[in-house]
Amino acid sequence: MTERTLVLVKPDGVQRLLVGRILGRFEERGLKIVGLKLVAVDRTLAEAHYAVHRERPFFEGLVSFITSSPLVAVALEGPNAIAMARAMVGATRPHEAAPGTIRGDLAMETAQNLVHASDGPETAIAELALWFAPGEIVDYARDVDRWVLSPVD
Ligand code: FUP
Repeated sequence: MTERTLVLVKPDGVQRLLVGRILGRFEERGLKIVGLKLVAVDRTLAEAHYAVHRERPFFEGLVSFITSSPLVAVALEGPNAIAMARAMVGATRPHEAAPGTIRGDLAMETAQNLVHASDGPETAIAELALWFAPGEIVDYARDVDRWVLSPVD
């Protein structure tokens, strides 16, 4: 089933010059970029994004980290895009993230684990609406898809 999901290359990814490499992994896999922007996150957006963690002891640290420097928000589309992006990102705690995943290859600490990816269909819809205005998600055809996607869909 074709899905859309939100991925964030968080401030540590931007500061470590990893934006291109991280986005490249998703792009090379075949996921389609349908929205992309650099965002200087304010406290309101940070609190909305991490609302589920509001009562956790690490909440304040999360908000201050994600507002500390710009991040890159990307909307990705493809068959099973939500589970695919999660699998490519790897476990939350980098020492548990499998080699070959973004965190398993490039991250050391949970507090600076480089990427966020929506964790389910409802979250993906809510997070895409939070990070992108309707006109910022773009529908377009990709010629390469005849070599990437199943011809019988
Ligand atoms: P994930 O879905 O893998 O990004 O992880 P969560 O949504 O559970 O956590 C969101 C962010 O909170 C993580 F990226 C890092 C931070 N976090 C901590 O700092 N400590 C924790 O114990 C759990 C999460």
